Amino acid sequence: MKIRSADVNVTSPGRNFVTLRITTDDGLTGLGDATLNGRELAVRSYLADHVVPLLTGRDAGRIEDTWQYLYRGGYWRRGPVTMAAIAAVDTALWDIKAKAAGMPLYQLLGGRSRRGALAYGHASGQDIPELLDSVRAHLADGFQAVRIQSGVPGLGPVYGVAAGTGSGGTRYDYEPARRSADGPALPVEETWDTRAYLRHLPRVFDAVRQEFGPELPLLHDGHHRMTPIQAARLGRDLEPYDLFWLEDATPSEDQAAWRLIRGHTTTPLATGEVFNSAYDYTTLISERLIDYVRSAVTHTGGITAMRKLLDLAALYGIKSGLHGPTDVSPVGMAAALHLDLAIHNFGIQEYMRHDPRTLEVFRTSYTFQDGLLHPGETPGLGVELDDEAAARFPYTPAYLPVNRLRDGTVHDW
Ligand code: KDG
Ligand code: MG
Repeated sequence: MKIRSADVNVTSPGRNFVTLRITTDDGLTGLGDATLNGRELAVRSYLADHVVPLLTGRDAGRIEDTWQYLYRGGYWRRGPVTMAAIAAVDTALWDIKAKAAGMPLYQLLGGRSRRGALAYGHASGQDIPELLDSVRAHLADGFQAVRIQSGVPGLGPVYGVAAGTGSGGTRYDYEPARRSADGPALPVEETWDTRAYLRHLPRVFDAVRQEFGPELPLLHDGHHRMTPIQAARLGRDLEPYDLFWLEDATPSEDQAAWRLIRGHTTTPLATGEVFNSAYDYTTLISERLIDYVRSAVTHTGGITAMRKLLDLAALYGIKSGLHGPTDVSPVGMAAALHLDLAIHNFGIQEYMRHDPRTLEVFRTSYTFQDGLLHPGETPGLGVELDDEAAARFPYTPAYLPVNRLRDGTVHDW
């Protein structure tokens, strides 16, 4: 079975997505997600100009060989653009292989290890009453684990807090990328104050535990904003509230910094959504400095590379918590779900529900029931791209916000 063609689709049904479709000479098609939030056209060009021309005529069944050909053969290895492009090819080839076998992909990854993947949703509020409403709404929707993000007194909009999530507000999740359709195509600038946040967050968790009791798994994303010693303090201050995890407590590329955090707190730690290679994790995993691997299949070289990364983590007792924001397309989400079902060291799966327009373009077979996600039994990944629907939503420039401290200094967002 040879690759006959490959094409790159860019569409914007509520937000931008980049999708690779590979077609074989016997008419099978496979999809791969290559969406890189705010840098979509760079990946489109990498794929269309430099990868698609290399694919035609290759054996579609040689997934490992194609991965190595693109990674080593490109000479310039790693980086989010390269690894998103390789991920898209890899995922599309796994989709094709599973369709050819007539099996859902998880069967080729070893079969299921569980009934479904425990998912966490994004509860948020500008203030504590609104957050409590949002947690209630998530529980009513069936979530059995929730991430808690809150506004900070004295600050304007901050990461992770959806506009109007409270009662009567929209039920859809937070979407940080500002589209040119909603205003100038420039990043929104937000203001940040870490000390105000550190004072406020334990109060937030206290209120949530008082309202919902000790059982509900609660998560929080620090979104790279703290210094290591600030993160250590927050982890310690949150210990009474028994978090499932504290995510991205400090900028993760400084792997050694996590030694300091780990040395001060027993709050479980997760990181890796901005990583794109297992090499980004070598200190974190080998020294057991984290508890959960947070990468996306989409940004980390696809199913082939993610499986290796998760197997490495398993050797050290570290579990998965794969990235599942709305900027991972339903194709990338399905890829994560097949892995979630198959691996032994599954931890939890992030589930930010996509906008209904996104689900008009991407027809999915995955299900969410009783708090668990399941990839479905359709052969392959179980996602198809509706080209006509996609064409109704042309690419719209969009950027993530930029953060500044009160004095104007640029800070991690
Ligand atoms: O594109 C950036 C988002 O994917 C990121 O801000 C979401 O931190 C995130 C999360 O944990 O989902
Ligand atoms: Mg995050």
